[in-house]
Amino acid sequence: MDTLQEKKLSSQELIELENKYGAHNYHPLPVVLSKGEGVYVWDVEGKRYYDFLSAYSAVNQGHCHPKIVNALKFQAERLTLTSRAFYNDVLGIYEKYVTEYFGFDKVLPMNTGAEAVETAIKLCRKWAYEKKGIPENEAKIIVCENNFHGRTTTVISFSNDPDARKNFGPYTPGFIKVEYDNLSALEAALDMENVAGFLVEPIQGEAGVYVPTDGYLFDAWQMCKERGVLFIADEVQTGIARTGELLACDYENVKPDILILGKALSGGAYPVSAVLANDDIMEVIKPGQHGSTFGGNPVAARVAIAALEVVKEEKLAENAKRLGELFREEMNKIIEQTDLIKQVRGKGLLNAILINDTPDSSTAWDLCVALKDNGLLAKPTHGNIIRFAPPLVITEEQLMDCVSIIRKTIMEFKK
Ligand code: IF1
Repeated sequence: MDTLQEKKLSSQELIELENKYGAHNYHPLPVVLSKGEGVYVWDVEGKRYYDFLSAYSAVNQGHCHPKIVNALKFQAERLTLTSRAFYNDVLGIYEKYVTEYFGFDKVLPMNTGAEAVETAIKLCRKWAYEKKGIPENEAKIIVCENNFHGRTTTVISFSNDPDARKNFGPYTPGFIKVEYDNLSALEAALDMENVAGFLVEPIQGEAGVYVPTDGYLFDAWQMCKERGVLFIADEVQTGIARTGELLACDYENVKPDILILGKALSGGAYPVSAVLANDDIMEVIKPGQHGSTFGGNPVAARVAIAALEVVKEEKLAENAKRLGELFREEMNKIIEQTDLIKQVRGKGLLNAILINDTPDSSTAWDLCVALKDNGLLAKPTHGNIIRFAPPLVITEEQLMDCVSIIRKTIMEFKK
């Protein structure tokens, strides 16, 4: 008997299976999803919810977008994986498409965001030794306090989140931490010796959707350029139209030396990530010096083309910008009527509200459970911050329906 054909299990039974047989590396909200379409997801019992997390901004194009699913199905029935030991008939077309789409000479295709960040770090270091003349093993990369760039050992080596870092040592050296959105701190670090790159999130997502001061990214980029330091933008979460522009860097016309993409690069249908750079940087990687079994596979390539076409065809950045402004306006009206929420912040449809309670309180979690009961799914980031990030295909009518759900839940909420 096919394992999945066993009798239909209830949410509770499925939760118990995950608890018993799955590592406890997450603490999910108590809801078991079985179907997704556009801005909606349904649980096992058939209850419909608005998805206000979008799988951490991987489902910008909406759940199971037909164009993306058809691309996935088409390629899955033809050729799924060749490895890069051989060429395939989709990768070159995708590489041309994605490099022209974002304006770079070349792309190095990977699978997860963390892999792409690791790739960018290796690329920056190798460039530093072979092009900038930094002594081998002496390259330093500047990162920001409260960063989130993934969960691999090197990446958590420069995290300051104890949960992400503790007891995973020994840690990878070669990183300098500076305060986010602080140009003088960055300048001081840039004046240190052997600095190769500056790795930054244009908006710090996991930290709680921290939008830096206008001009910070541009000035940081200029300071790096003046010193021959690579500006590395991690747009895994902020990219692909999420913040109301194709890239968050576009707000300040910043052109990163290395651009990191993931998540919505595939619309959430398949793990696809990418590192883009121009030839003078990308050419330091020679055959056999970096790779991945699945990186650049034909399914990923075809899915990513479809996902990027949807962004343009459905004007998702424009929609995110317009409805993001409306959402923050509506949240600010609610904030005036309650002392439960202190602030709303964000750009486009990457927003978060600050709960008026201590970070170690359960208020944000409890509010998310109440939102779930009222048909909207969201999850706290750190402590007292709830991220609100619906798929970018959301309509104004659906958004206003969600605002009503959020208002109702907050007004009825008892700590
Ligand atoms: C989790 C949030 C966390 C990212 C940025 C790289 C990666 C991420 C800016 C790595 C991944 C995910 C990971 C997931 C929860 C989510 C997340 F910020 F999006 F909410 F954790 F901070 N750069 N973010 O945001 O990409 O390897 O996951 O494909 O680990 O719990 P990945």
